Amino acid sequence: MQRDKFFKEIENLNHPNEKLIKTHCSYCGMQCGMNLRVNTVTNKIIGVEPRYDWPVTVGKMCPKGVTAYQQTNHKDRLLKPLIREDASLKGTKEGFREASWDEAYDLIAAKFKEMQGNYGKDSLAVFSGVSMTNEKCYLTGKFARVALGTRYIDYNGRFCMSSAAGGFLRSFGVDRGSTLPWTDIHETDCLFIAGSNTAECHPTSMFRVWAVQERGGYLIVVDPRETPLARRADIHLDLKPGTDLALANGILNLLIQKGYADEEFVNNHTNGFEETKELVKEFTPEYTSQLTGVSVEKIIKAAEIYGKAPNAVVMFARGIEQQHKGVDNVSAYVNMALVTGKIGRPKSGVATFTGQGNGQGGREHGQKSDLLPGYRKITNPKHVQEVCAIWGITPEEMPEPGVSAYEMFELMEQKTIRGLYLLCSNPAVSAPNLNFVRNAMKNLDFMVCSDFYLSESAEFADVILPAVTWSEDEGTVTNIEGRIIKINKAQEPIGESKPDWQIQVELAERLGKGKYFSHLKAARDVAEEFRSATKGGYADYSGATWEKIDKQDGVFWPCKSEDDPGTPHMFLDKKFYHPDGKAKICALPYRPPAEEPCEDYPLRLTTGRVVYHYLSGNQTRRIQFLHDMCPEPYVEVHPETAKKYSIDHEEKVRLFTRRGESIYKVKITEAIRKDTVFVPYHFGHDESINLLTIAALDPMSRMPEFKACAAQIEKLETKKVQ
Ligand SMILES: Nc1nc2c(c(=O)[nH]1)N[C@H]1C(S)=C(S)[C@@H](COP(=O)(O)OP(=O)(O)OC[C@H]3O[C@@H](n4cnc5c(=O)[nH]c(N)nc54)[C@H](O)[C@@H]3O)O[C@H]1N2
Ligand SMILES: Nc1nc2c(c(=O)[nH]1)N[C@H]1C(S)=C(S)[C@@H](COP(=O)(O)OP(=O)(O)OC[C@H]3O[C@@H](n4cnc5c(=O)[nH]c(N)nc54)[C@H](O)[C@@H]3O)O[C@H]1N2
Ligand code: SF4
Ligand SMILES: [Mo]
Repeated sequence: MQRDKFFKEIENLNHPNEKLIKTHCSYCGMQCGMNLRVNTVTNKIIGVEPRYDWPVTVGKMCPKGVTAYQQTNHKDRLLKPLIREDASLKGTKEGFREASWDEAYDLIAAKFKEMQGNYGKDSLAVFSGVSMTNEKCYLTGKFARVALGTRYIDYNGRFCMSSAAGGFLRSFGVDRGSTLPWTDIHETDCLFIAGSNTAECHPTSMFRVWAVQERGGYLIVVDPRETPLARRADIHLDLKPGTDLALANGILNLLIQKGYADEEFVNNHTNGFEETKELVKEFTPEYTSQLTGVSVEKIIKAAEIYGKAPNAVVMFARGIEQQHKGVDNVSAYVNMALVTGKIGRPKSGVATFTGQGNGQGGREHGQKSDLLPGYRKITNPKHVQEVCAIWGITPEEMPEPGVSAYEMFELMEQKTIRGLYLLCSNPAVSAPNLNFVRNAMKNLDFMVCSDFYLSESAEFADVILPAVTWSEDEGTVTNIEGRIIKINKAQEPIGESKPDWQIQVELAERLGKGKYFSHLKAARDVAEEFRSATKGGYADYSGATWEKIDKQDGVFWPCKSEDDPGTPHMFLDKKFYHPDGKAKICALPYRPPAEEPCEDYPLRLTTGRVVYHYLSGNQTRRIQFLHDMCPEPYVEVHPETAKKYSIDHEEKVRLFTRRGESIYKVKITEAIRKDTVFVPYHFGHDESINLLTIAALDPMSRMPEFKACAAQIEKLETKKVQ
């Protein structure tokens, strides 16, 4: 009570010449509540305060969140469109000149029309991202299909959430990343967290994790590294990268053998149990230990703790998903909840840690090559008809499904795709097998890039369009829980920058498609059309008005009408979304990573994040504090491995794989397995670890295997071994 009073008083403090704009962080899926502080004389953002009244993060923010406001008026902002003057400088920052919007639009429209005239509609591709609002993501899908008429659209979530989506669709028939609200998580009895560096990547979830242990509950962590989360775990299952499927099968086998299966739940609400039971029999603790490198004792203990817990939540992130069997890993861990019936009730369930700010909403509304708004399928004639009715086109005009993100680069290399409109992503850093991807971008006849900073990918563009940051526009995003929340505008766009929805409306006009877009004059207009386009799809947002979002502290989808409060808990009625209403327990044979270590490449390379940087780093590397805390990449090496290679802490070494090489400083740490090395991927140009990663794609989700490939280290002064 004392505490509440204190914070109320702070909130009511009068700051002269200052107003607070209620919003959320620009970065990860936690979408922490914050107030942006705006000077009412200059109308500029000058700072930030955490929001104690936001129920998910209750006043917590991480180092990225507290400095996020510094992006808006940063000296590196793009203020005017840029046109490339010197084609020979493609792939560098040089060779651009400033231009007016008119000139930029005219050039883009002329080039797009010429290319599509010569090579067909599908010679153009759209590659987008999910740091954008739902409204922008929705409009980008419509822009690709209606204004450009191309089948080729995909987005950076293909490198992020697509395996989680695939696994959930297969197991539950629906893909909402969390089956329960975050406000339940600290009240469960056991958290089983696989492949998530939660303390660095979703730091404001940590108080809920600690609360479980403080209440006497358990934390089980599966990670090849001893992350800050793993260090505090009751059990740390320190497996070899790429072996989760064996571990999950092994634990499931124990859960069944030791009598923890919930027969009533399994019989009435699932399919596939018998087949799966047979398959996992082979995964005895001994065999599982042999495949994963985790001790038999730990595997048995983990199964026992999860099995005994009255309530438990299975959680995972990219560690298990960014593999060429990411979808199978997801379904294998979901099996644990389905077999024990620990799902479809409060305090129990399954959740993936959604990555990007709008990683959930951005994958539901038509940026994916085969999806339309409301999670509709472009291959389903009824779905196509419903969306055509909103868009005012005929089903014959709806393009076919395209291909996944990485496969679009393959088509660029083959010259099937000749033009690219890239927005809200920086694949020249974040895509796998970068030597190939950068060449594919160089091979384009014409490329447009929309960003608010000149990214490594913009260096390949012919025209760069200045977009706005999240603080200069409004709209909704869907957070890690599936809760639709509102981002508010704190400042007018700086310079001549424009929101992406406006750019698309204006460009559509130039392309002769104005009649489908010209009614969209404000973010709110896009929001109204977006909501109605989701109506009847299973990701139904139609009842989530901005007013309701504000009143209720967000709205969980599905929300099917104005008087529907939304759905915080999924499957409370034990109804899953497959036609028979049952969930699927999946029998999943183990297979190893696409590339196993060998004599020439004896180490396993895995990649990921640090708390101070965000994704490709194009935003966070420019923030002084974050740069100072982590100015360059490094390679984590176990002390014994370092000894074997005779390398010292902070010595620079050459790290290489079959695809590429780079030079990194060594960070010696006992927090990693002896057979594994780790490099964070937030750095550009020659420092990108993606020069080395493998583009082995999951057969269902088309997710690349960022988390496991074979590598070798070499001291710099020794001769190169090829
Ligand atoms: N600070 C920060 N926070 C972020 C982001 C960021 O860039 N920086 N990005 C956001 C986004 S988009 C995403 S997708 C999320 C990502 O969030 P996370 O998935 O938590 O982050 P990663 O570092 O990619 O990988 C997580 C863990 O997987 C482990 N791992 C590697 N290989 C394996 C394996 O084979 N099996 C298992 N079980 N674990 C393995 C790694 O050691 C690592 O600790 O974070 C979000 N939050
Ligand atoms: N090796 C390795 N590679 C990985 C991963 C890994 O774990 N390991 N993780 C993968 C994952 S999970 C992800 S999510 C991807 C992310 O990879 P990217 O998509 O490249 O991520 P970002 O750095 O967020 O790129 C977004 C770009 O858009 C800009 N931007 C932000 N908001 C807006 C907007 O509203 N409009 C416009 N026009 N531009 C905007 C930013 O300045 C930035 O340049 O990386 C993947 N790559
Ligand atoms: S945890 Fe994520 S949303 Fe919260 S402040 Fe940090 S980056 Fe922003
Ligand atoms: Mo991500």
